[in-house]
Amino acid sequence: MQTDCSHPIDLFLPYRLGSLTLANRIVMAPLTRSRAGAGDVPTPLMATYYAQRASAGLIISEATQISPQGKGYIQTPGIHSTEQIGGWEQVTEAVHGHGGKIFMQLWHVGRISHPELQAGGALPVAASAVRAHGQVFTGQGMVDMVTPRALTLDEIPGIVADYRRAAENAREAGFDGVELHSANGYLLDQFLRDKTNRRTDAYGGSVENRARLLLEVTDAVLDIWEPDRVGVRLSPLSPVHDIEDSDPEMLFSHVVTALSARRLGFLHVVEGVTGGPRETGHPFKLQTLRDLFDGTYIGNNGYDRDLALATRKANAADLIAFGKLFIANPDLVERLRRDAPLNSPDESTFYGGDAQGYTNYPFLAGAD
Ligand code: 8OZ
Repeated sequence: MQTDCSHPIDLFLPYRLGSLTLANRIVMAPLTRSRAGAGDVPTPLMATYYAQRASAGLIISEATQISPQGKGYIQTPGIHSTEQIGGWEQVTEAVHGHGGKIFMQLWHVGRISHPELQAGGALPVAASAVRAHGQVFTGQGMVDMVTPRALTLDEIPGIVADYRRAAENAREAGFDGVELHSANGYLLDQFLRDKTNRRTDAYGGSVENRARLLLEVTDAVLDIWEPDRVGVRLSPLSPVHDIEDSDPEMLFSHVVTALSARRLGFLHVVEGVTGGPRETGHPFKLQTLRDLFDGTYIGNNGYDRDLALATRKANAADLIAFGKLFIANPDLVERLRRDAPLNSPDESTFYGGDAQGYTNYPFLAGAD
């Protein structure tokens, strides 16, 4: 942990993340944009989009499914086929060609899916057969989620193997590292939190048991990547996708202590309600997790320039991840540095579509 005196201006200075040197402390958050091509293969337009944003100190890719079963939205990219590896290779080459660094976010949605999106119309899988209240977007529009099927004990090694293979594929595709998506109510989070994990086997009950899948997946990914090239994203107090835990402080303190012992490169925390308020009213202070983690802490959720600078001044996070602002401002780093006006994101083009609202946001005049 970096506890030496910080200066707010260091937001724009290089930062050492293990063996990588990031150009600054600004991270492009993972952002689902649903623009993958046939076979969930990344397209040349996606390479342009990421390359435009390569002045971020670190880009974390949009959530990318590790297997066909891990998919829950149309047109999200995968990292389980040869064609997908090839598509991502174009993305990483474009980002590296523009001097950037990029990690892939590895994703399995678990129950946040629909038979419509699963091979052979299969039921989505989850820790337990507990339905999420809410809807998913399928080829038929918005539909209610269904009650998922609980993974059997003997299916779990296959899930871990899918993560290992995806991590291997991400390396082959030229990524600088990987982030495990263990936030926002998807599969790993469904195992962690007790509203969705009702298992009575070695993967349910105690916090140790509920953290087991995440830690097995982490260890599998560490077979492929050095620890400094692996990060984990958590959203301990976020209720999105109908999830909750009865004692998040106990659960996430255990999880983060175990991740810290593995010397991971970073811990990435969605602070508050994902895409919503930073304050949840819950007494658990997320700063506890930063203190428990002996590595880089990335703060995310609702940051603007002032909050990012104040956070660095207080040294309350090492790196700051921006989401929506990066959608609308490919040169966000330069705009923040100059305190220049920002383009506003157009929500109607967040998911799906073409270059409109994706690669056509203007750069500052005089910036590249
Ligand atoms: C918005 C739309 C679709 C997916 C997440 C991967 O919440 C997502 C996501 C966000 O982490």
